[in-house]
Amino acid sequence: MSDAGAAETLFERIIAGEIPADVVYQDDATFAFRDINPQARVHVLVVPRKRYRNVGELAEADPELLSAVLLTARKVAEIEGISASGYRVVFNTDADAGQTVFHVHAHVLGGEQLGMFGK
Ligand code: DGP
Repeated sequence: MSDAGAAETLFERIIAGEIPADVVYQDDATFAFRDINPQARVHVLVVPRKRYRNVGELAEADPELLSAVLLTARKVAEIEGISASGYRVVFNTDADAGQTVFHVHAHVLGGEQLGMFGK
């Protein structure tokens, strides 16, 4: 189920242009912009325009939209010139993963050798 009835999140305000962001790519279904606190040389967030709380809810409700998010992640990697060198796509889900914005988003990270997962 979409989270559309819940309070507006930061990312909806960014998509609406109410909060400035460094936009990398956008289309009818998705919106990609640079993370304000980059964890790698390239760190871009990809969000579906329609809000779901996390990737599991998006996958269940709208697998086509999840696919669109992943295709935009690939597009971002192409735009940023990191397709060949490699990149990581991360979806944080809830507290222990450090999710702070409850509008599902993919982190696209790359442009350098990334460390291993974990703490
Ligand atoms: P997460 O922890 O997975 O919920 O990721 C949220 C990300 O959003 C975090 O890496 C920092 C980023 N972020 C927070 N506020 C802003 C903002 O105002 N602008 C941009 N571009 N990114 C933001």
